[in-house]
Amino acid sequence: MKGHKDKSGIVLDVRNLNASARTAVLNNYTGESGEVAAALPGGKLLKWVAVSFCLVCILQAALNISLRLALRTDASCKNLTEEEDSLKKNNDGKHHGIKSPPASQNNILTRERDDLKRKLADFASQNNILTREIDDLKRKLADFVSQNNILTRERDDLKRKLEDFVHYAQQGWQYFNGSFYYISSTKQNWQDSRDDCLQRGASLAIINSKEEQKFIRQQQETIIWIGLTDKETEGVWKWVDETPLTGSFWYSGEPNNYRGSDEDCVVINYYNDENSWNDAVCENQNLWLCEKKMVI
Ligand code: MAN
Ligand code: CA
Repeated sequence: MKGHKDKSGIVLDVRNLNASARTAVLNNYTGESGEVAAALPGGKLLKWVAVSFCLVCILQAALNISLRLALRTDASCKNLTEEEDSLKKNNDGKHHGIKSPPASQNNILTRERDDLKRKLADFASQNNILTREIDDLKRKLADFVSQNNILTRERDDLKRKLEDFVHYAQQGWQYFNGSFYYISSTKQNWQDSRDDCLQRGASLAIINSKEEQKFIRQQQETIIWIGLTDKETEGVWKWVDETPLTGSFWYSGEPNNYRGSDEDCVVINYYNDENSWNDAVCENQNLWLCEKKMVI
């Protein structure tokens, strides 16, 4: 190439210059590589035009980029606003429950709620009634249990009495007005007679009434010991159950501690008479009369 570039890269053609001009140019504008730089006034203008053109191009490019960015930002903002509105709506829906139901749906729900309230009140009322009934039944059951216990005890008592009846009747005892009576077939002193009755679950006879006195006399055929004594204190007569003597059936002249003897035990001696008792010496040998009280 015949042209020369200056430091800015502008190429100058020096072929058509005359010799002096070419020399001047080459002397004054030759670069390090020997190329000729733009040394003419027209070249300077061209350089400026080129530079300006480049600047314009750069500005244009920058403007384009800015506009594009601006448009994109505007679109993005629009999208974002729409998304925000959408999110707000959704958010409101979440905060206040799913969409507000229509009025008819609301009425149905209100009726159902009221129905459930009434049913709950009915259940509560019914529950109270049942609770009272349960309490009543519990009380009745407790009464029945108590009554049952009483009846069971009474039944057991009657069973025992029946067994006793059978037992004493089978042993030859005679029943009269709440007691069984037994007259021995052998003779003993008063204390041994008393002990024998105790072993039979009974005691020597204790006479409390005319009727009893009469019944006993009708049973006996000879003298018998009864359960009366003044062994503890002379003259103070007591029954074997520790009760004091109230009514008595002494024979005429008795008790007499006959001729100074120590007569501390009582026999029915004169059994043909109502007043038939006699005090006798306790070591005498006699039949004896046991009595077993048995109130039905
Ligand atoms: C006997 C005994 C006495 C009684 C007299 C009555 O001697 O039975 O206890 O008092 O007869 O005569
Ligand atoms: Ca006597």
